[in-house]
Amino acid sequence: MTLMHTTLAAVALSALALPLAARADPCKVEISGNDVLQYDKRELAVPATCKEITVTLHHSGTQPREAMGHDWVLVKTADLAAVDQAGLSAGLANNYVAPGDKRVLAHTKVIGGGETTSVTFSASLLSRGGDYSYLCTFPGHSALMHGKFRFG
Ligand SMILES: [Cu+2]
Repeated sequence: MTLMHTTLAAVALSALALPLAARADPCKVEISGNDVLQYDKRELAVPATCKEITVTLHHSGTQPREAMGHDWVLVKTADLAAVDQAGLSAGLANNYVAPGDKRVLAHTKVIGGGETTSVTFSASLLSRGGDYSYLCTFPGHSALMHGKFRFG
């Protein structure tokens, strides 16, 4: 193959790769937590055209859920501290989310190192451009483990 043919093939390949990437579902997002109280993203964003949203949480560490568990809880930013506080008394058996807490818009369970979980929820709970945040409600984690959730 000549150099020109190789270049043309590379251009053709990258042109193919673009539509494939664009086909990834923008309503499905992923985030990881580690063993040192960090999410790997400070912000998640989904378009307001999504009807249903799926958030997948990975725990990239090795610590058990009892020691370094993480969850992903979506709230209005104004409710973050109160939801975190209510979750504290709910305990690990309730994934540190107070049962029936209406301020919780969506949440995963608490997972430990090496585990993955996800939550799928209706976007009808959200308003375009609203001020939303996510946090980890495991005791003591939210100060470091929180971020902005953008819808729209
Ligand atoms: Cu955590």
